[in-house]
Amino acid sequence: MTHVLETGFEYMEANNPNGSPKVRGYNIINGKLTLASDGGTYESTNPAWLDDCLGEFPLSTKEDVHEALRAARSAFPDWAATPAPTRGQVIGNMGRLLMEHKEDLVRLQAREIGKTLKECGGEIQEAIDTCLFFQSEGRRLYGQTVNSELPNKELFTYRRPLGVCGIINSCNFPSAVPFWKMIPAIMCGNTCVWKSPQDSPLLSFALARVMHEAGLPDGVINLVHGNGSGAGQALVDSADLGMVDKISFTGSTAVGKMIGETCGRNLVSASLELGGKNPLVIMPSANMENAVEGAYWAGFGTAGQRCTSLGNLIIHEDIYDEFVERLMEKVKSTSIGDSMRHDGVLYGPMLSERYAVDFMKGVDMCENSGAKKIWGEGRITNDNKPDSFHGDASEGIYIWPHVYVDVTEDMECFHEEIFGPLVTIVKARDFDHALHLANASPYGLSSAIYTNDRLEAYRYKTGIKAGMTGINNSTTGAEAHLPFGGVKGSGNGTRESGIWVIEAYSYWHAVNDELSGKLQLAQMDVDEIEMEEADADYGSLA
Ligand code: UN1
Repeated sequence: MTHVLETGFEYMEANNPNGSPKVRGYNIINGKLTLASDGGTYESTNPAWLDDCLGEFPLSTKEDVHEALRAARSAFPDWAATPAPTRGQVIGNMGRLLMEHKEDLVRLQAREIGKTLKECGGEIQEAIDTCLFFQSEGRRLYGQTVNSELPNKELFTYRRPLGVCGIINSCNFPSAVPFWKMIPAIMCGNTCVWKSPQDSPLLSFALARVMHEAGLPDGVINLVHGNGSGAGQALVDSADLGMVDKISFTGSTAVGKMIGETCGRNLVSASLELGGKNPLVIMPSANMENAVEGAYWAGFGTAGQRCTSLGNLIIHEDIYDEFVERLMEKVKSTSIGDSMRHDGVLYGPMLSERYAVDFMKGVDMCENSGAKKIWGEGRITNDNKPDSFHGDASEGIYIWPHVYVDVTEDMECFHEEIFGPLVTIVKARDFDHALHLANASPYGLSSAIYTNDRLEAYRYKTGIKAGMTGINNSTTGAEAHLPFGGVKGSGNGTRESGIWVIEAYSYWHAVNDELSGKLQLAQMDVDEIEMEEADADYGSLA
């Protein structure tokens, strides 16, 4: 078996229309390139240009996942014993390598998932920011010294790693999100098995290779490709077998609940970052131009394929007509296409065909709910395309921007996340009604309000039940050093990013050191200080 750093990329015969190469992709287990144990493979294709095949990847089996878990288990003791500042150095090297290869990785990511070059640039930057943040966190990873209630005794707390972490992320943020998870995981001394997203295996492979180039010891991060029902399920089920100590998952609420159940019955730690139906409220005092721009970006940037994308746009009735009119001007002129071939597009294709199929179910849901469509015609084809679509629509998986109005709280489409370029608009009578509507969905991930009334902004941020809130900003665009995550149906309360994520990848170890040379019993051998009896009239002092 070849070590990942002993060789470059292995190219296969390809007849891609853009002349781009096709790669033989591998799992990376204990630093070695491996194929699926049963020889199964699948292809990764460019959703903006389906004839462009990026490569062939192992469709990993349960056995492959178990092998990766065993590799992570045997690498754990040495990695956990490596000083945290040294672990931080490796992470810093990863950040520097990402900077060096940023442009290439941005193009690779755009090619594999169709996200615009600009957004891919932002995302690789988020991965870099995460590395740079956690490089120095390796020099902290503080514990505490705590005073004992007994003399000649010391108390301490230490952060300890959990062990082997199973990492499952979605392909909409295929570089930032796995870095959000694995960088703090390894900084704390854990080892990982990374089930790469089915639709972004080449990028995952390139990123895992960069991690090894940075000086990561073999077995600390093991990469397995495959699908959710195969490799993903095997990774989660390994909790039943005692092979994993943590599962970190970003994806749908339905899958997250199943993972939470498996982890729960095994007392395995779970970080679950799930769906959102993120509300954005527009109040009459808002700066209209700014608010229109924010709502438009939140709804249609990334083709609406962020967990933080706008769901319900809640507009105060006094400005409703004006706002919708101004928003629709933008929506109708949305520039869509492959950003690798056309400049200035707002969004590209859906991440893959599966996402388009699911999205169209969301459109049906809006129709069946009785919401009124004011824009959007489903899939973009050469016979059915908006004016500012660029290129040949038959080449990729493109979707119109969709807007539904007259949405009310009793409709299913008010409550359910629709992952893609679709916004449901709700009219609010006043601030209290708007806040009520913003809280009425089963999710609580991101949220936002546009207002220039400081009291409204205050009441919104204190009254909303969500993990994240933007004031005069869109629902998306969290920074890499603030806690990211949700409440209600959006997760189990764990957080990614910043210092807060450390809680998710370490446990607190309390140590007491008895120096007195005798057994002193806590609570029982503690000196009791009695209060003195003394008379004084404190009331006479004032
Ligand atoms: C996601 O969609 O899973 O805040 C992550 C944002 C990005 C991360 C989104 N920084 O929109």
